Amino acid sequence: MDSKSLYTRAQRVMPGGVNSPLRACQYVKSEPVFIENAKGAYLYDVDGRKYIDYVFSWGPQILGHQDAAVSEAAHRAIDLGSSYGAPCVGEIALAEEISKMIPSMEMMRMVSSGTEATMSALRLARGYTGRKKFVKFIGNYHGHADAFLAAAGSAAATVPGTPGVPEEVTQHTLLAQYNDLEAVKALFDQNEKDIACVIVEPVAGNMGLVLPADGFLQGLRDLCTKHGALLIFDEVITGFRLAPGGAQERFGIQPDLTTLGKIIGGGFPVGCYGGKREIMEHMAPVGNVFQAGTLSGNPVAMATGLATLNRLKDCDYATLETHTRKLTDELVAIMTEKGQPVTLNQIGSIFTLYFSDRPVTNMIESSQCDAESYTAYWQQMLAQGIYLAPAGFECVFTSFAHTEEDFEKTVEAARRVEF
Ligand code: KE4
Repeated sequence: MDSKSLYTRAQRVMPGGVNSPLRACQYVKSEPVFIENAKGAYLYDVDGRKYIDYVFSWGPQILGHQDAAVSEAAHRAIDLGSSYGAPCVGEIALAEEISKMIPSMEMMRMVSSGTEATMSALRLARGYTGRKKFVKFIGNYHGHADAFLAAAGSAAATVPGTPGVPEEVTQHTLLAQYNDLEAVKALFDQNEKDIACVIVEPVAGNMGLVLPADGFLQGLRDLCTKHGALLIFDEVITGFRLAPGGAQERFGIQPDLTTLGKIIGGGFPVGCYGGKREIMEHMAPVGNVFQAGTLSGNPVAMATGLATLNRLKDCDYATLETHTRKLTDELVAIMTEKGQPVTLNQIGSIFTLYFSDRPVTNMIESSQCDAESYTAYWQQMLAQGIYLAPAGFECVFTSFAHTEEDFEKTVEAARRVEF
């Protein structure tokens, strides 16, 4: 069956024919292609078309699809069983490796998604401090747990309102614009000892890519320390992406808790939250803050996660950033030649080309960008075999699997786009 027929069939049994709203490509007014397989930097759809991938499962596949070491680890692990529901060595090995790469994570708990990681970290912060309120930033997306669905980014930003989320839950969610440190100071002044934590994407990836302004992260660190609140870095995107030690390595800021997902599982479902031992030991069964999960610490996912991190330790992040910057310089030059206003936000192997002639430093500015132009760009790039995120509030990811030729083909395709 071709993608069109599969999509019709899928819509009969799944809302929108998808298991996650972004995949429905509604933002870009298109129907999704169904992927048959993926290898390296490439996706192959059921109609035999090949694409250069820049979504990489929304971030996890930084090594490229079917990385040999990761695939070998999966095959080896599955031959020993798929899930035990009991402790296994792989859980220890992955946790020890994460703690080496992200030293602020002295102790941690594996879960099965980024959503589970952030919702658990929030519960822990509330249980540890005895406080109810918390601060999040407009346009940051921390998964779909109720408390976070206030002014959330990513696909949540394209869905009006939050039906099913009682205001009794989100009344404790305090909001500020990203990069607005004064607003956070005011929230602390107004709610002195009621704020359990500040959760932030240290580099925001769910309103498109938005970088922290100079002093923003350090300011959050200082405010949390001053007011006895926990600083949570949601590194589900940035973890192992910006550096082996994530954004906290790159920016030199130590949070109290960190949440991880995506890359940590090497394409398998893994999330993780962790931080200071003294805080984590409030989690059951040692402490009394409860969280549990049937498939947490799944042995196959632990094996692929560890294989991924071991491979990343030998990868050259600086060169990947240089190659990515060369690609973005050429893409911006082409847009400019075409008279298409464009603002580039980039760091490491992540970037967003905003169709705007102004800086983008928060969700207000991101929302003002030209969605129609993005849609035209996305559709024409896909038709030429370039697979970009089907939504303006996402990022472009490069990988250690992309070649110079892949980037050249991408630039050539962009040159042919007409607005
Ligand atoms: P998951 O529950 O989707 O594994 O992770 C939630 C999450 C938490 N924190 C951050 C910073 C995230 O970016 C995410 C998930 N990201 C989106 C795309 N930006 C996942 C893709 C999707 O929703 O289909």
